[in-house]
Amino acid sequence: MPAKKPLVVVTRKLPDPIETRMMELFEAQLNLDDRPLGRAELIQAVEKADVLVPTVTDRIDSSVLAHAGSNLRLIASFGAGVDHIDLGSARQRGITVTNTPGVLTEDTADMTMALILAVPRRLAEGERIMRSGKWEGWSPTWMLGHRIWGKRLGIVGMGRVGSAVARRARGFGLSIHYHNRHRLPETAERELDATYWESLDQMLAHMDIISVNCPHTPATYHLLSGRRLKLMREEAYIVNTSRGEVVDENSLTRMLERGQLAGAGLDVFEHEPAVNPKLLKLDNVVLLPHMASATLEGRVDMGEKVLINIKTFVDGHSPPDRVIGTES
Ligand code: 8YV
Repeated sequence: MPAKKPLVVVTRKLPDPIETRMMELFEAQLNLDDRPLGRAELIQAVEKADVLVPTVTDRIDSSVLAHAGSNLRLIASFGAGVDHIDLGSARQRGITVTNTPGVLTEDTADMTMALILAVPRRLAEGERIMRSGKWEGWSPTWMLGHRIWGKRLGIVGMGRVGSAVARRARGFGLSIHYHNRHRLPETAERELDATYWESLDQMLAHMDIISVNCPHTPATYHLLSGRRLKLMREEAYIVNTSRGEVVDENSLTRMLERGQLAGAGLDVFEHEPAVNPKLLKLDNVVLLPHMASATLEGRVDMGEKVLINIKTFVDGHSPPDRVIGTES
């Protein structure tokens, strides 16, 4: 008799080819209308699932995990960041957690670069003027932004995405600086032509543009605090495609309102999907709805990683993208 297929509960709608394969391989409970699950529904999901496939919009905290049935052995998250999952609780309960690293890198770096260009060059403002029908024609002194070429870019978090941003940014004539928990090997620094700053404070004080590319962990929560943001030059810009929680959004908003920073490009927010309403009123910010990794190709690659992680795990092997957990 064939072994019973594991019950895989998927919390959001995934690309069609991924859902089809999910149903072929496992007993899959899908979310075809893509309505985010409420807390009670999440609890029901962890009570019955053998494998849970959540996304960044599901808060899998210790109180949700307290309801996990003994059969829940794997959380195969659809996404690179795992800050929506209480990893300590999962570890205590012997639940393995996997993510989907690597396949979002280039898309996220592209969008970071798009924001690095869009904010100083006032791209969104120009577009809004066109749509408002208020364009009165060219003028030599109107809509002047600031040059990118020759400026200093400070990357906070030189992991996969940070390095991919550095490679692109060099092509735009930016000099590359970075702060990271660990200094990169000399060969990597040479390849990226990147200057290491041991002191984040010092780096912030000397850059024209800051790009936030580190994950959100307890150690990076408000890493860019009000105090640190104040170290930045008034002419500087900040771009964040990582997690809203890394930057103190209220302090940032206040500084942008007061002209203590030149502008910001934000794809992520501290209390998603809520956005500080004061940000919406500012012309010197470009706001995106957490879409830096949103390509069809990327989502399919992420889904394939989820499938491989689950299949490897249920076949009794260590899944390739294990964040925590023992082998099954
Ligand atoms: C994903 C992300 O879209 O993977 C991440 O960490 O932030 C996003 O770009 C999202 O997590 C999908 O769950």
